[in-house]
Amino acid sequence: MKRKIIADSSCDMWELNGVDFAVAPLTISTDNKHYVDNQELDVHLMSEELASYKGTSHTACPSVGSWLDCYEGFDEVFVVTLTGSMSGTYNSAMTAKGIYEEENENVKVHVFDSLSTGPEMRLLIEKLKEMIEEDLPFEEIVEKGQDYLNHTRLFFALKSLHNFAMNGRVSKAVASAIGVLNISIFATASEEGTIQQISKCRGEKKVVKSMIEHLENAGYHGGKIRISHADNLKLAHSVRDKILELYPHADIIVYPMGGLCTYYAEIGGLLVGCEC
Ligand code: X90
Repeated sequence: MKRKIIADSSCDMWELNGVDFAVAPLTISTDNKHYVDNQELDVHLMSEELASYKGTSHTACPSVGSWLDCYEGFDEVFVVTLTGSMSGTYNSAMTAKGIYEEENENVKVHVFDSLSTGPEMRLLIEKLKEMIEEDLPFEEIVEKGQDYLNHTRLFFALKSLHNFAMNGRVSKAVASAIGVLNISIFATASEEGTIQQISKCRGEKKVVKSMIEHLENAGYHGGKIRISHADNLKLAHSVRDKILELYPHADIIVYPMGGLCTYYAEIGGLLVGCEC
């Protein structure tokens, strides 16, 4: 029996050792250029080009066909998508599931709506990998995976909501509240899978402080942490080091965002997923 884990590119990972794994890319577009969010994308160059681009840009979820290509040839497929409350990604993965299950007897697909993105997706993907390696039955993996999502959270700090506002994914009023030099919004993924602003932070020291406070309020006790950053290794390391000061055995990985998350989080942004 062949099993596979598939995620959309907002998970910011391209490889997963030991299991079959594939990533369905979202795209970022201007009127004259399309960026496919895969491992080959030069995220730095994309950010530079977009910063000097005068027109509007937008993003699009993976097509049904690109999900089907990933499902093809596998009996049991576990899919992890970014929040269905802000993107069509979950719906297109579900449409592909319907087609794949109808056309192939005895195949099973489960699509997890992470109601989140980035590092919280990564935590679930790693959990699914462990359960596949333990050879747990499909239904048990689905149930435990779904339950695991109730015990993970996403917190993030962004310096601008410009691209969210341009794409109508947050109100202009919320977006214009920041964009001021040195101010970040500190926010979390709500239970409904939307952006829930918690506070504004002046300066990165405040971001680190808020992050620790909110991780602990959420019930963090030294479990796994995944941190993705948009060209802000310094802030990512400050958060990591502070957590390690308090929880020396915490399993923490820091890594750069891919194209889609960088586009929305914008340069300087930080996403932190935790087990709690
Ligand atoms: O075109 C599309 O369908 C993509 C829309 C994506 C919208 C969300 C992207 C999130 C990227 C930024 C900060 C975290 C937001 C958390 C939301 C629950 C990362």
